[in-house]
Amino acid sequence: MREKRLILLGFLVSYAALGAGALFGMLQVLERVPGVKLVSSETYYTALTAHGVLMALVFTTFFIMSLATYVVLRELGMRQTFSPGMSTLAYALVTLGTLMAALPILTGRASVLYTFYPPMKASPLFYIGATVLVVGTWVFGANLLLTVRQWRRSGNSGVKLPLGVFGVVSTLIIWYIATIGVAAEMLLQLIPWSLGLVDRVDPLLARNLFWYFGHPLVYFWLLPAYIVWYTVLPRMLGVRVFSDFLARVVFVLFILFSTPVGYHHQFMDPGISTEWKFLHTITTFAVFLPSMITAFTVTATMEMGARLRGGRGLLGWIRALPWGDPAFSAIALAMVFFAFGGAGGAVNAGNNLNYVVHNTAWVPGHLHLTVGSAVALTFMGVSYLLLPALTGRRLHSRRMAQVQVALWGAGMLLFSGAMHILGVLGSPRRTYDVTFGGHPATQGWTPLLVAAAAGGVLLLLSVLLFLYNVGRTLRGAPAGEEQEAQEQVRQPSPAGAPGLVDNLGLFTAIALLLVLVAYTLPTLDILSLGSPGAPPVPMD
Ligand code: HAS
Repeated sequence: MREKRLILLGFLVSYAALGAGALFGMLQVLERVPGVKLVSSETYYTALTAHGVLMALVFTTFFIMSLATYVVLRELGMRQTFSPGMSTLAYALVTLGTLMAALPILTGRASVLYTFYPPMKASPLFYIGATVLVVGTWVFGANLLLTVRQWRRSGNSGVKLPLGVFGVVSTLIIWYIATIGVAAEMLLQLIPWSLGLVDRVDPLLARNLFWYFGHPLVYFWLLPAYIVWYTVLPRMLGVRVFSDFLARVVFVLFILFSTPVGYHHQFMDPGISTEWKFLHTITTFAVFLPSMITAFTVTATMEMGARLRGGRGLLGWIRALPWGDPAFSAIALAMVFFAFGGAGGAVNAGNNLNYVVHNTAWVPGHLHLTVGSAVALTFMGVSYLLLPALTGRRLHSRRMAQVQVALWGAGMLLFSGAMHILGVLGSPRRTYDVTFGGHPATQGWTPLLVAAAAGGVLLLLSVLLFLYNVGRTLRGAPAGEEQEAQEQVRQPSPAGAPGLVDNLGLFTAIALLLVLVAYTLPTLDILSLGSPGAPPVPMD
């Protein structure tokens, strides 16, 4: 595989972001403990922005780019993408964008958090850098789609896409639809405003455009994890996926319902009518469905694998799963956490329950079970297979990897559990002093805040162990197991002609239609309010 080096480099950059992000993350949890104030409030918001951007945008994007390229090349049996030059350009643009955005963040000129809501105003370099990053992902996506087209034209026109590639193409379709929103926000609002070309900005319109992008963004993170669950996991267990057809239905449902749901992040926002919020609640529960299907099908796949290995009984088969394999245990634990994250998501999505949890510690509790575990832990788990495959070197220590997974499990249980409870008690998110200056009502929170901090420390230790293992693997002994590891990340799909479910063009058209229905009128409503716009709150 000619682009191996680039793919590996992408993974390494993502790990570097994970390490730096984890350090900033630990600072957050320590700051929440009463009596502990390590940094000023300004530095707290700078560090919180760095944590969110590094974890949610940089770690994920680089990892997903490399994973998607790897999956496409492996499953299509190709040596290189359509244009290795485009591939290099894509990585270069994403790196350049990251550096451009990182500079103002780290120098305290863009402490606007990863959601960059105006009227908090950052340096123009931050917005331009983020835009360059997105353009880089467009180039990357175009190159992969052209690669798939090239494969089709070389004698595969009447053949189903392999499931992993089907997942990658679905992810890209979601990404292209989603990024229309953030591109509009950047180009029409934030960049001209930050450059001083206009004085004021409409915060509601910006939030509207941001969440048009922000929710499908979570599926841009999740779907690569699903690709692993649907293609790598069965291979590890020596079985076929429970249902290739249902897996494709899942990806299609995500294409249809990932975007027209953004108002579930804006239930508390004025200026959007209850009817539109209600519609987005319905579509949110529609996008819940593919994950429910996944919960049943991945469990069924695991049960098939376990029974083949001699597992017996109603639940006794669970013991027969390959728990000694750190890649498996990471992925399985990621799924268990996601089951709880999903249940919390249903709470968030209920309009009335959202009033209780919105802007509280519950929300970071939720997002660390979803992107922070379902996704991040799956990425770490599959790295234990991919690194040997890409480097031809044996994983430095499986035992260390197992301890790393266990530490993540314990850390996340403490951190996320405590944050969920704190949220219900009313502890705010994104707040320098969560005790409101020592208000008596917050005094009972101390044990929970300490538990969350202890969880944060364990999570940092887990990341450090992961990075150490990666580093030692890169310089470690050559493996004779390379071939085996490579095979594990390849799941051949059943052959056959494409059916209706494979018609991704049709589903993309329906998805665009749904987006128009869900967003046109409420956006026109917002514009018709004739907001004078808000003056900036400079964060630089
Ligand atoms: Fe969410 C806020 C609703 C899924 C990420 N979400 C966030 C934020 C982030 C985020 C980052 O409705 C914070 C944004 C911010 O900064 O303000 N979310 C949902 C719903 C779902 C959901 C309904 N979220 C995700 C995923 C994310 C993610 C996925 C990242 C990857 N979320 C919300 C809402 C808010 C929100 C509101 C706004 C809150 C507010 O007020 O601010 C659903 O899609 C979830 C469906 C999931 C399931 C679980 C399926 C389980 C599976 C595993 C099964 C396997 C097992 C293993 C059990 C139905 C597939 C068995 C194991 C053996 C060993 C046998």
